[in-house]
Amino acid sequence: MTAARIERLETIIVDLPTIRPHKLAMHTMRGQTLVILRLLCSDGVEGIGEATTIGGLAYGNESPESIKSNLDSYFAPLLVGQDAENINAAMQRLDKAIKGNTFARSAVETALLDAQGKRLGLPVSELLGGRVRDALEVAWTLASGDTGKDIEEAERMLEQRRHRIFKLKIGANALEHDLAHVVAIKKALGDRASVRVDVNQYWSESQAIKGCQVLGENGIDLIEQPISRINRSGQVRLNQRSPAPIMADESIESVEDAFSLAADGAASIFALKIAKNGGPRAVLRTAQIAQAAGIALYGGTMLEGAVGTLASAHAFITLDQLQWHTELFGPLLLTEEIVTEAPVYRDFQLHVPATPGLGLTLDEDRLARFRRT
Ligand code: MUC
Ligand code: MG
Repeated sequence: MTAARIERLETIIVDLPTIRPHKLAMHTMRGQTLVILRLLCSDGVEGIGEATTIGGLAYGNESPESIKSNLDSYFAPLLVGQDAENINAAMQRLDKAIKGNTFARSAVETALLDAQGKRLGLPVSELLGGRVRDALEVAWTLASGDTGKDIEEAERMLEQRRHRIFKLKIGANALEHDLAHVVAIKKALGDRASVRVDVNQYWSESQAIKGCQVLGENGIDLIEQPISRINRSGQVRLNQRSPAPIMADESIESVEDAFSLAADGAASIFALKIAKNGGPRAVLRTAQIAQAAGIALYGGTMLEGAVGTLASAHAFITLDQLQWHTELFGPLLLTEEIVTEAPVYRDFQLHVPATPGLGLTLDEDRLARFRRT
């Protein structure tokens, strides 16, 4: 029997509405744009992948448009005709010819895994060595920009048993204003919830010294990326003095970044994101670096839709320890789905399908409705 070959790659930009504006330090999202990859193989099997970022070029080095263009112009010619069943060989071929572009790379690795899983009748988690759990606890981000609204939203989530971990996006306002906002939310929720913040690199080191102190003293459990990824020595100093643990997010743009952060002692928690490492297998390499260095793990998101979210989840459920749980809530921020069965969220957890591949089917009508033409 000859191995299945990769026949064609199709990339689709999809623009979806969100339930409310999502206010981050660098950008307010009023919708979300996904890049969906369909990888068609000679045996008739199709693998699906997703490469999604936040706010065009506001967050990372790749935009939806550049991801699509690079997949079409550079990735596809390298992949067409290659063995679809040898994921190592296909990804190594890309490694030799393409620098960076971890978002696009992640979509390809995901689609290859999905196709191979469907072919072999195995969930992606089993291709990654086997799941050690079936569900993941999921945090929710409070980012309406209004303290009262955020508290109401958190109360609703607790009542519905959907989330009991909340991440607050801060950094856009004056320091005192942001600190008061976070402390008020923590006071209202008390021990019923874990409250964390994400500054998205917006503090200077001097602001962070004060911010981390106040937040740590007020029961905030975790501080994500307080200062610029470029200020490595500042991150090391903060990691030593902050009373609340520091998590690296933007600092990790590759598996190699994870290694150097670990070597420098620049964070005690890593946010794992498939898009920023180059796929579900690549993110597990970062997880292994963290584990070897005694760094705790958190399952991060680029606010992907169902495809990217489940691709992340299949990787994360293979991990022995995920001490800080996950934020795989992307699909819950969208008002529309482009898959036939939406991911299942229940009892504070995302339940990961055990059907072949990612366990998803694209809904052709919805895809046609929301694709950018
Ligand atoms: C980030 O920086 O972590 C994840 C959740 C959210 O609300 O924004 C993202 C990006
Ligand atoms: Mg972050």
